[in-house]
Amino acid sequence: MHRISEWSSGRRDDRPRKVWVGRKRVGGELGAAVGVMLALLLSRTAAAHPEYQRSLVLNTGRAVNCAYCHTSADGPEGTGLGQIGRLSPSELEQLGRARAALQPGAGVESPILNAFGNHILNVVGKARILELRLAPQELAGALPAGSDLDADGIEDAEEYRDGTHPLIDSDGDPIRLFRHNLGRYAWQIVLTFAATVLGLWGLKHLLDGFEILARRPEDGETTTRGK
Ligand SMILES: [Ca+2]
Ligand SMILES: [Ca+2]
Repeated sequence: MHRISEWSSGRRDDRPRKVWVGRKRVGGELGAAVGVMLALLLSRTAAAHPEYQRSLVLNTGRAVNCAYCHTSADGPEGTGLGQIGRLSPSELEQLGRARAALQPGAGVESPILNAFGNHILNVVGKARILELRLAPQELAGALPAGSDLDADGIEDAEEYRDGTHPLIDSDGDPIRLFRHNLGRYAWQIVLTFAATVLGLWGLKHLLDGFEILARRPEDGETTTRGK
């Protein structure tokens, strides 16, 4: 820093003053750069947890992307819809509050998370989410029993274990979805079946009626010939 100041001034009599100014300026720039790098690092650490996605893919073999917990399938970093670069000032404040929700029950709503991501944040808390990055599969055990966000009959924790989506009611174990939907739409199925049977019965009798009508002239002709 001393040399930089000497080269920039070209004078040696005012060296102490220039040395001090140069050190301050370079130190300030360096500090700002370090600050930006630190902020970016912290931002990435706080915003994205790819460990969970990797664990889901590895343990379930399913093609799970960031949309499992985030608004954007490409994750929170970027300028696309639902990504940090596109957030409004009020949404950035919302994001800040969500990131500060270290304990469960904060009742926050992060604009970069979907309903499942926000559900995890509010029932588990940010601190536990950060801890579980070392054992992402254990997140299922931290989710509350009985919670079924998409109401497809499969609890969120089970969907997480299976790698199916907790917000898509058509995504889940096929047999369990079939049973659930069978029970859910039982009356509709019974009524549809009854309507189909009655419709076929009515159609058959209608066709029978047409057939009888079609035969009548022939019967008349036969009777005439017989006379
Ligand atoms: Ca479900
Ligand atoms: Ca589902």
